Amino acid sequence: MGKSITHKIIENHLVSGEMIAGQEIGLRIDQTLTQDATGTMAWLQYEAIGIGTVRTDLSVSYVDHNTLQMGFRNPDDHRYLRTVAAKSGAVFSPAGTGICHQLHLENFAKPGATLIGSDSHTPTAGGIGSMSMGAGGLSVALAMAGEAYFIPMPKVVKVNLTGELKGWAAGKDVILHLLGMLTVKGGVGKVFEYAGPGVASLSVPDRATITNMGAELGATTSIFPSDDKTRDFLEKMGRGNDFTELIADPDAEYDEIIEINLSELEPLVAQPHMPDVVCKVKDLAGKKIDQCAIGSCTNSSYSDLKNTAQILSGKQTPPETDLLISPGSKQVVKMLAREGLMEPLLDSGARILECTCGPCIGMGGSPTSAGVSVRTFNRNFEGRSGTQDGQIFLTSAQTAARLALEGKFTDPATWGDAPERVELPDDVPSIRHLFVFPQDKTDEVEILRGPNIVALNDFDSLPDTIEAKVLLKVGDNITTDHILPAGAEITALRSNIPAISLYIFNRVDKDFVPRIQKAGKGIILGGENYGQGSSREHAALGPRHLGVKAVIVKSLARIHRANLINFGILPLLLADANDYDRLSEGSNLTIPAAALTPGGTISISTGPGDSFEVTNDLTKNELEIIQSGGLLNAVRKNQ
Ligand code: MIC
Ligand code: SF4
Repeated sequence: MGKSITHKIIENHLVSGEMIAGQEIGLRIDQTLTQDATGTMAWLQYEAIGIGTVRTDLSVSYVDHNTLQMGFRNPDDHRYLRTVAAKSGAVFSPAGTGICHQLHLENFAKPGATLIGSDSHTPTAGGIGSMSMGAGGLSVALAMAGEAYFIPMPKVVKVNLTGELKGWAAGKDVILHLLGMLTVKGGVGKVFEYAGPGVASLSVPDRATITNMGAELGATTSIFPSDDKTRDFLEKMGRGNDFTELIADPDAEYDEIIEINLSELEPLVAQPHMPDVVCKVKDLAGKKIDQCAIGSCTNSSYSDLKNTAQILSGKQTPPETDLLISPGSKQVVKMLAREGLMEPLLDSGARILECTCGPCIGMGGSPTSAGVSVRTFNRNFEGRSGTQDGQIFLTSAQTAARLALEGKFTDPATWGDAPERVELPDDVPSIRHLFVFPQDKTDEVEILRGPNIVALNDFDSLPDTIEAKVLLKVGDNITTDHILPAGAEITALRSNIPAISLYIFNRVDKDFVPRIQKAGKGIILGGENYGQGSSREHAALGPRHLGVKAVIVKSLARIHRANLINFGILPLLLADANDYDRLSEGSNLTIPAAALTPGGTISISTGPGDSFEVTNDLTKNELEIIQSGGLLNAVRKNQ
């Protein structure tokens, strides 16, 4: 029987488990990436494991999320990351060099390699056939220490592409189309593998946009074949040697098949406040736009910004519409500058920002009150932009640039000819000298910290019985942005768990923190797909620090589930979803934790004569981790 690309890569990296969907498998990890907002914790954990230099082929530490440097916290974090990378044999990418996923795609990702990153959009590298997954910082720390990465063996979905993108339709519209079809939980437990005759027509940046935003489906990852387009991309990046061909066998078997005819796609838009609330751009015609933002790891490539410059050339945005552009890397800026394409951007009235995540994670660039902002990003969760009632719409770069000129949504049929699809020039300028590559004498490096960098405290092991109240009841699709908001003020505290914990569920219920501080412990009750979105492990570490013992939900998102386990919080699943309605904030629960078995059911008492049942999907290994009080304790115990 033929094999999919996913099966081929997994088979090559399998260190434990069987390749049966849903069963736990352990994978050898070739490459890792971290970014500053999750990286300080990951590196502190790596230090706590104490193994010297990294045991991967390559580990890169990027600084791209928070570069505002308002006070000492942020620059101290960057200095810590630079010095700990030097000490540990990792590559360091200084602030402003570019967005981790764009830089990794351009400079380091390899077809056929495994990559995990402490960022949910790590699957961007799937655009060139790398099996790349988002993970919690601790999982990345362990991979850097040479440990396997454990995931449930995913199902593989073949996305069969036929036809060719036409007119204003872009790679972004492929993934928006899928999101509209499958929703933000449609990809949980699955890898989306792209195949079919339409693949050859998509450029690497388009492919990377699609795999990047596969994260919003909740997917384990997304992957494209490594073909002639990949070879061309890598050669132009000066990395022809990193190319290997990787295609699925003609008779490969898949768990599901989805058909998309690229020729039928038209410009799409995700509406507030979820990436799956998708409609056609033309359906919103007439709606005024206050802001457009082009950039983020989804759409900040040379081709996105070249098309943007072509669309804006000789024109100016209306004064009511603010246009922000954050290029994905200095390489992109160099190419634009060389071709005279910075000038039309500047002349259009656009504000050129640093090559970082910027407005995508609420680091400035917030829209006005209730302002309509059209962004080329991947997430439009409520409040994430920094403006709680901001109305965030997600589109391709071409659509956002065109709409920035109009100042309102219009029908793409009125836009005239679309700009030509961009090819990379033959002589792409390198920025490799900007990375700090590790030197031999790591012993001599001193790791520099600052007062905001607080080492993790130890966590207790799981008690036999948990008696605690439900202290918060939330609905479906709760994101990690709900649990721990982004933005400049809070993100500056990512290296300081006691301080950042005070913001847990801050935007959902301001009284949650005082309530749990008073009670000393508590339980969260949630609906479907709890913890979707960002990989930030602070959304598990913070609750754990405050005393959250268990989350009881209808279903969980993959990375957050792993983070809960890593930090010893019980992820329990309601056996009967109707019990969700019976339970409320204040319900007193007694959980017989000692009776837990992998996949088993236990009965939770809510008072004399009243109880409900919960199950779990924990493996034996995962349950032991929780019983030890978290993965660091478990690893130390086994050392
Ligand atoms: C995001 O897009 O939400 C982030 C910010 O990149 C996160 C990581 C983080 O919270 O630091 C992610 O996607 O994992
Ligand atoms: Fe950065 Fe936004 Fe991409 Fe997250 S989604 S890595 S914040 S650009």
